[in-house]
Amino acid sequence: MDIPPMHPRYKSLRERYLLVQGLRDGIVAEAGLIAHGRGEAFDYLLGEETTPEAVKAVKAATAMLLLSENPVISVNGNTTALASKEIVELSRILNAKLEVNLFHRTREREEKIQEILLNNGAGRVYGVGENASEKIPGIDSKRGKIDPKGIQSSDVVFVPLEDGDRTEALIAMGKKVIAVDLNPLSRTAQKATVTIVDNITRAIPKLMETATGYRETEQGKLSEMVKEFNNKKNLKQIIEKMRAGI
Ligand code: PTJ
Repeated sequence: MDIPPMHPRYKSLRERYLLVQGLRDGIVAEAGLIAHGRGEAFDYLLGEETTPEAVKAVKAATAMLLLSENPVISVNGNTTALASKEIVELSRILNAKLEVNLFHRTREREEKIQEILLNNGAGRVYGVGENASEKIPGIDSKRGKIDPKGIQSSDVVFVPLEDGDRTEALIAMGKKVIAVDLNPLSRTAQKATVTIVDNITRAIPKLMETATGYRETEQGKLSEMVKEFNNKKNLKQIIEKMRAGI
């Protein structure tokens, strides 16, 4: 990428570059570029900064993930292009499994994403090939394919960056869902247990920092933090901020 770091839109241009490169490398789906454009528009409305509401959601999400017995991080093409190193590091801090879950699922993309995660230090990657042998009830798309040793047996699923019917279906399976979505109006954002309305390039490092800080926090305190968090209220406040132009 030949954009100088001093360029006022450097961060945004770098993210676009990573996605275009990810598309060329067969990691990002074509629709991933469109999804990113939608995200950018919402990020603009947030002032491209992590809001206090997002920080609140990150704290509740971290507490929930630390309390979880079997947390799984669901990884798609955009997440891999934008934050593969960070997502592997987060899984290590949280002791969470990594599972490839794609809407535009092909064996080639699954394997390429698996390879990138392994190259970044992941111990094992779930949901690749025949390992995604189970289905989320009610989801007919390929996004419904899950690994019995991964998402199917999890209690908390972390879904950065997607919009669809999967969140609702996972909740119907009895799981808690943590979403990262810049669009607070999306179905995923509205249905998740905890929604972090922030760019994943900011949200993942914030989760890493918070999880490291909470490692010694006692379980009772973490449970209180989860109980006190009100996702609907938090989303309402973010939507109001966006309407008011922050
Ligand atoms: O890799 P695949 O095959 O699983 O496909 C991934 C995409 C993203 C193409 C697929 O899940 C999809 O079509 O997603 P949607 O329905 O376009 O939803 C993507 C959501 O993510 C939208 O609500 C965007 O606003 C949001 N979004 C986009 N970029 C970011 C983001 N949220 C956080 N950080 C971003 N960088």
